[in-house]
Amino acid sequence: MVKNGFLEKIKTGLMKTRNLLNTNLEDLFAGKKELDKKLFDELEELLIMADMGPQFTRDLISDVRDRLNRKELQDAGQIKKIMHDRMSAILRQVDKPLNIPQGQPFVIMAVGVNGSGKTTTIGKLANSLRKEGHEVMLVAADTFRAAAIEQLEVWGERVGAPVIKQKMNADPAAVVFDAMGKIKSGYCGVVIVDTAGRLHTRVNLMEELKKIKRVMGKEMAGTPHETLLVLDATTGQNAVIQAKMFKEEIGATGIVLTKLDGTSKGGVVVRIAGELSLPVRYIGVGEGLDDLRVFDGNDFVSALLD
Ligand SMILES: Nc1nc2c(ncn2[C@@H]2O[C@H](COP(=O)(O)OP(=O)(O)OP(=O)(O)O)[C@@H](O)[C@H]2O)c(=O)[nH]1
Ligand SMILES: [Mg+2]
Repeated sequence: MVKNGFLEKIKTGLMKTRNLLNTNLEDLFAGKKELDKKLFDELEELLIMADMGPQFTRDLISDVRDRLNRKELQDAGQIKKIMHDRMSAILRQVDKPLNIPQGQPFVIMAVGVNGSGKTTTIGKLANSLRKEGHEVMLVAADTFRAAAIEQLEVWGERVGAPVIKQKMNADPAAVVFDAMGKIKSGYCGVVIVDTAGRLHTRVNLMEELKKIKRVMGKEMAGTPHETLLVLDATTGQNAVIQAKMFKEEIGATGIVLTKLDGTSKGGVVVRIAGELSLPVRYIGVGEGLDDLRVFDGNDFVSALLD
């Protein structure tokens, strides 16, 4: 996926968070030469609203206070620069794009709670991989939710990728077993596995995902190459809790943050980066085929603040 045009597109996508931060920061600082307590309180509220999280907010404010005590700050506008630098430093650590080799099997398993955007992300990802010349095969391992298989098939048709499937309520591990069989008999493309977001209970879901992984690993050592956790950015704090759960229980190796176009909580990326140190691979900025972007930490900060 090319990074060109990333900035403009995500600026539009991140408009709500961008407006929240920029407009309010400007209002906050407009005409204020004095860095008083009220301004600190307002700044804190703003950062919490953008879902930057308590840690980032506390650290930023104490940094600003220290600099103020050392008489390093002349006016409030400098705070924006400090914020910029701090966000960049955090996001740089998780800015590790997924490197998908050409001409050899590469298995990606998408996981995440229901409605987070797994299937849509898979469609968008398949589309950009096809454009880059990869063979792509989709695997319908969400056999639980009605119409989940059909939904994946629609994406498969749109992007020109075959879909491996069985009937609804089939064992998802068996569907994955079929897909692994294709690899064993010589398939050399990217295999993307769609999984359920909800079963009867959370424990059932986690056990099912673990079983799928076990079956994969048994069929071909080292798979899945990527366990991609799909998180809905609009859920803010909940996305952080889910990230912890899927990292610990399923061993997620990378993150996609979706729906950044519809939220003023774009700061949640900073929060997840700071608290989880899991690579952020992609961000979703819309429902269309081309609305997935490779995550770039510097561009992300620029899109929010510059
Ligand atoms: N605005 C916006 N909507 C998105 C984005 N990604 C996904 N969606 C929408 O979110 C809704 C849920 O997406 P799905 O891809 O079906 O989510 P899922 O995780 O597969 O859901 P389950 O299969 O029920 O577990 C759909 O209406 C998508 O169009 C995004 O980046 N931006
Ligand atoms: Mg789905």
